[in-house]
Amino acid sequence: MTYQTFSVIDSHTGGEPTRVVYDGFPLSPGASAAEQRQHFEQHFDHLRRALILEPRGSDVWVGALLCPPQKPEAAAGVVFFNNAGYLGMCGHGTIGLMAALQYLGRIRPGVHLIETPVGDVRCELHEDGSVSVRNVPSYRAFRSVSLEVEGIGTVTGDVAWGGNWFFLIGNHGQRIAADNLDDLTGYARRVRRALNDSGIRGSDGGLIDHIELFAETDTADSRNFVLCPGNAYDRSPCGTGTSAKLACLAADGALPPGAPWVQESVIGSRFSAFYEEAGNGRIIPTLRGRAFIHADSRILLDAADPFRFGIET
Ligand code: PYC
Repeated sequence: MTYQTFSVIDSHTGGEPTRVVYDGFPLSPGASAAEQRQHFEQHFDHLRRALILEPRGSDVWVGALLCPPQKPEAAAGVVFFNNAGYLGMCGHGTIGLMAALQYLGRIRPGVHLIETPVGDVRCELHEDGSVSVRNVPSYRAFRSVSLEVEGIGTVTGDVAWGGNWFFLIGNHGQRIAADNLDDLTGYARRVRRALNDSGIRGSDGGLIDHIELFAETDTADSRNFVLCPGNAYDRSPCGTGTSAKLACLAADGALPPGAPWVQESVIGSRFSAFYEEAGNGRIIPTLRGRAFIHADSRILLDAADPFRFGIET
């Protein structure tokens, strides 16, 4: 039997899983994280499917391909990917990556630089195992964008960048609760389709592939539901989504720099966050959360297995 093998560390951050692939992947030597992502996408997309889709994964997983960094002072480079394609940044995934690097004995508590395809992020591994991620500059690109959504009517939201593009909706009439996931997913999918159909994009022309709904809650500053690219929802409060939210709060003058913000997910997990001003309407968000390692394993692809590259649905 011939197997292609990959070494992986699996973790979850606030319920959202991350699969760090640290050995076995055909990396492009000397490439930056952005080039590594392009190389992955162009030549090895079948391995993304193999590592993330059923029967070895599911729509919920986010993969984190560990790459050698380019800067000598950086701890690692990373390319994030999921069932639908590739992510720019991933907050919960970076926390999972830091936990995996500690588990592998590659880092100790302290500050570490991680290179991503959309910029460097400075992460601090705290003594208690939690991780602070100082994210890429984030901003609100468009305020109060209205669009007609089939079966719903007019929906209004903000378009913001937090390392991925988000459409953030406060006034949606939905109940953000773990027993209402089908309705939330259906609503967010319709909004995403309408955004696509009407050609509404991020300010750099990027696809708005994350939809984020907010509600008030007694247990945090806000509760969210985030539909990720594909049809899975984020079990965590979504690091890049929390960054996009902070960018909108900053743009509205609703939260001063340095003030604490607690974002809760639809399943009740939490990130704490704050931001620094970065000028030009941009902010630098920092979010803090904790990942737990739950598997240290090897993924095997049997050359005879008809589903070795995943089940596409
Ligand atoms: O935490 O940034 C995040 C994220 C993006 C998609 C899933 N989680």
